[in-house]
Amino acid sequence: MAGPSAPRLVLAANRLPVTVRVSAGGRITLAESVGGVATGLLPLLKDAKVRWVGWPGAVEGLGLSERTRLDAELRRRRLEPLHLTPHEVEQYYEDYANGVLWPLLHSFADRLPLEPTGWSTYQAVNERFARRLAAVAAPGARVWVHDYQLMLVPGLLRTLRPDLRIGFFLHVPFPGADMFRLLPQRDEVLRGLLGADLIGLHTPGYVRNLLAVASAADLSSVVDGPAIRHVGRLTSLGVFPMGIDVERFERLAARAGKGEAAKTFRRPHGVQVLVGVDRLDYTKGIPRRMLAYERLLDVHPELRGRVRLVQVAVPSRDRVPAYRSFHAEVERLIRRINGRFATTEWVPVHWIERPMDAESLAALYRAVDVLLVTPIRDGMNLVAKEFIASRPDEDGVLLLSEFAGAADELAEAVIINPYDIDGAAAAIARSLAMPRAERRLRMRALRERVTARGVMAWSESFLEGLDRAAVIAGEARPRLASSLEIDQLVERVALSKRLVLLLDYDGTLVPFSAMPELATPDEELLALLAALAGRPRTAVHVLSGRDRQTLGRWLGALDIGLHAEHGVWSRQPPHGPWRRVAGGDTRWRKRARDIMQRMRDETPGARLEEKSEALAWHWRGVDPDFGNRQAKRLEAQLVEEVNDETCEVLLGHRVVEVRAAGIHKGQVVRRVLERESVGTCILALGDDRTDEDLFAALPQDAIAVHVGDGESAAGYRVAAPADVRRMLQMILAIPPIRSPRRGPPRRRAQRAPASRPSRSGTRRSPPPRR
Ligand code: ADQ
Repeated sequence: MAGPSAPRLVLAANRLPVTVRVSAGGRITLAESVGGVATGLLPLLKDAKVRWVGWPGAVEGLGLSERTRLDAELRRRRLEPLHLTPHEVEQYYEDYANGVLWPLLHSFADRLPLEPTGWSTYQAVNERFARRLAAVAAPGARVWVHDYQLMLVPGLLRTLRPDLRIGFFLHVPFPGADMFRLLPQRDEVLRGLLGADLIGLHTPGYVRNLLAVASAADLSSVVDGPAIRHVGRLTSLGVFPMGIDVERFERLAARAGKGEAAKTFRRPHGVQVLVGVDRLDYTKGIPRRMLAYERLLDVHPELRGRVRLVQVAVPSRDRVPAYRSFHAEVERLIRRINGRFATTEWVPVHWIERPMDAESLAALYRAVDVLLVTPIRDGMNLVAKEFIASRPDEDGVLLLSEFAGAADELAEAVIINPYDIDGAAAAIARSLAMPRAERRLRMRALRERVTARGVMAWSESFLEGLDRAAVIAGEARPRLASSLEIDQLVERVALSKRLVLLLDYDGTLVPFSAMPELATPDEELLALLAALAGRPRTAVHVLSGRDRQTLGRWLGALDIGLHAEHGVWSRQPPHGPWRRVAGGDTRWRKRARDIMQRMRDETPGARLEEKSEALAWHWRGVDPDFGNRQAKRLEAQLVEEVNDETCEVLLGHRVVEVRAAGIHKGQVVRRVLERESVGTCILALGDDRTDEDLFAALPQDAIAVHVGDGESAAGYRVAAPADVRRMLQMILAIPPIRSPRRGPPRRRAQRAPASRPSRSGTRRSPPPRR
C-alpha cells in the first residue's frame, strides 16, 4: 500500500512515454516518445509527486539483471513499468483493444472480427493496471487513466481504493448507442468507465453519445445533465478538446526554412503541394482521399503536372488482420493513380511509408499548399493542429473532414464530407485556387484558436475538472453501507429477542426482469425465506405491488405474511385466507384505463397491468428516452383528468401507476406491528418509491435498508438484490439468543401515527458518513 511519500497524481496509459530500444549487443536506450498524449502529460512528470504507470514495450531480449536495471532507470524518471507478456500483448492489445474496441468506437461495424477474442486477457491486464495503481497512489490521490485500452480500470480501481479521485480520458470517439450496443461486453465496459469521477471526451457529440448509452443500459443509471447517476456514485462528463505543444511546433517551423529537411520538400517551380500525414489506419480516410485526388485529376486535366500529393504514413498495428488488408488497398490505389497519370517528369502521388522526425514533419508542414486531413472518423486529429501551429506565415489551407473531432473547433478550415468524392475533389480544387487574402484570413483565425488552448491548458483543465467532479461525487453519492456497517447491523438484528422482516419483492429479493411474469422466485430464494420463517421468534412478511394470485402462486406455500397490491390484500401466516383490507372505490378506473390504453397503443413495448385496486402502465423494454417522455406525458394527463380524492397517480421505476387513494405499504406496517412488543427488532428492505411509504411508517428504532440508487430516507443502502440475500443469509448464520421472554407481549410504546408521517419526522439514525 502507498506510503506517506507516495504520488499525489498517477497517470496510467497503455504505453509509457518512452520507447525502450535494446540493441543487438544488449545496450538499452530510452528515447522520449513525442506523440500527442506524451507531450501533453510529460510536463506533469516534473513534479516529484507524479508517476506514470504503463507498458515500456517488448523487452523479451533482456536478461533478469538488465531488466532490473531498466526498471530502476525508468523509476528514476518517475515511470512505473508494467511488463506485459507476448501473450498479453497479443490478446489484450492487438485482439481486443485494437481488433474489437478500436473499430467499434470508430463506428466501423464491418471491421469487427467475426469472433471477437481477447476479452478475458483484456480484463486481466486491466486488473493488473488497477492493482498497480492502487499500490502506488497516495491516500486521496488523483489517478488519470487514458484511453480505450484501459476502460475497465476506473471501476476496478474504485473497488480497491474508494478514496481516490479517478479521472478517465477517451482519446478516440465515443460512438452512438446503436453502435455501442453491438459490443458483447458493453455492460462491463460501461460499468468500468463509471468507476471514474470524471470522464473526459474531445467533443460535445461524444458526451451526448455516452449519455445516450448510459440511459439505454439497464445499470440503474440515471442521466442527470452532464453526469450519470448510478448505484453508489455520480460520474461527471466533460468536454476537453485536446490541444498540442504549440511552442514546440512554432520553434521547429522557424528552423525548418533553413535545414536539410527544407530542401527535401522544396517545391519545384509552379507545382502546388498537397500533403497527407497519418498513422496508416483505416479510420484516417486515405483510400477515399486517393479517390478524390484521382477525381481531381480527371475533372481538371490542367492540374496534371502542376500538383503533387505527398502522403506520409507511419506503419501501424500491422499484426492486426484488418490493417494488413487495408495497407494493400492503399498501395493498390496509389499504383493505379501513378500508373494512369505519371509522366517521365511528374509523379502524382509520393508515398512515404515511415515515421518522420519532428523537424522533417515541421518542414513538410511549411511546404504545404493544402493539407488533407480527411478521416472517416477521428477522435480529434492532432495533425491538423500541428500544421496550423507550424504556419506563423499565415499561409496554407487546411482541408478537414467533418468527422474529425477537430472539425468542432476549427470552423475556418475547408470542411468536407470524405464520403462525397466529387465534393472533396471540388473542395481541393477550390483550396488550390484560394486567393492569398482568404488563406491568410482563415489561417489567422485558426491560429488564434490553436494557440489559445495548448496541451498544457488541456491537462490542467482536466485535472481541475477532476477535483470538482470528485467533490460533487462525494456530495451526491448515495452512500453504500460498508461491510463493517452490514456486519454490525446483522449482529444487532440476529441477536434481538424477536425479529420482524418486512421485505419488498421485485428489485429487493429478485432483480428486475424484462417480463414481470418471469421474475419467479428461484430455489435459493424459496429456501432462504423458508429458513427465515422457520427461525425462532422471527416473522417474515413480503409486501409487494403484485396481485394476490401471483404472490400466492409463487410464495403461498411458505409460512410467511403476504401483502398484495401495496396492501389491498393481506394473508397472515400461517397460510391464512386472503382478506381485502383496503380499497373499494373504483370510480376512477374507467377514465384512467382509457387514457392508459391509448398511451400503451402509442408506445411500442409498453404494457398495461390490471390489479384489483390499481392500474399499472409498465415501460420497461421501451426505448429509454421515448419511454421516459411518454411516462411523463401519461402522468400529466392522469393528474389532469383522473386524479381526485378517490385515487392517486404514482411514478415508479419504469412504471406509472394509478391506485385507489389511501392504499400504501405504510398501512400494512401498522397492521403487522400492532401485535408486536417493545424490543422487537424490525428490519425493512425495499428499492422503490412505494417502499418509502413503508419506511416512513416504521417506528423510530426500526432499521430501513434501501436497495440500489435513487433517493431514499432509509438509513442504510446496499447495491442489489444479491446483497440483500447475502445479508439475510448472514442473519441465518448467527444462532438466535437462547431465552425467550415469557408472558404476553407488551404493546409497543412508540408507534408511528395512523396517518402517513412526513419523511423528516421518521429519521432513523443513519450510520456515520464515510
Ligand atoms: P492518433 O490516431 O495517433 O491519436 P493523431 O491525433 O492524428 O492520431 O496523432 C497522430 C500523431 O502522430 C501526431 O502527433 C502526428 O504528428 C504523428 N504522426 C503522424 N504521422 C506521422 C509520421 N509519418 N511520422 C511521424 N509522426 C507522425 C489518437 C486519436 C486521435 C486523437 C489523439 C489525441 O485517434 O483522434 O487526436 O489520440 O487524443
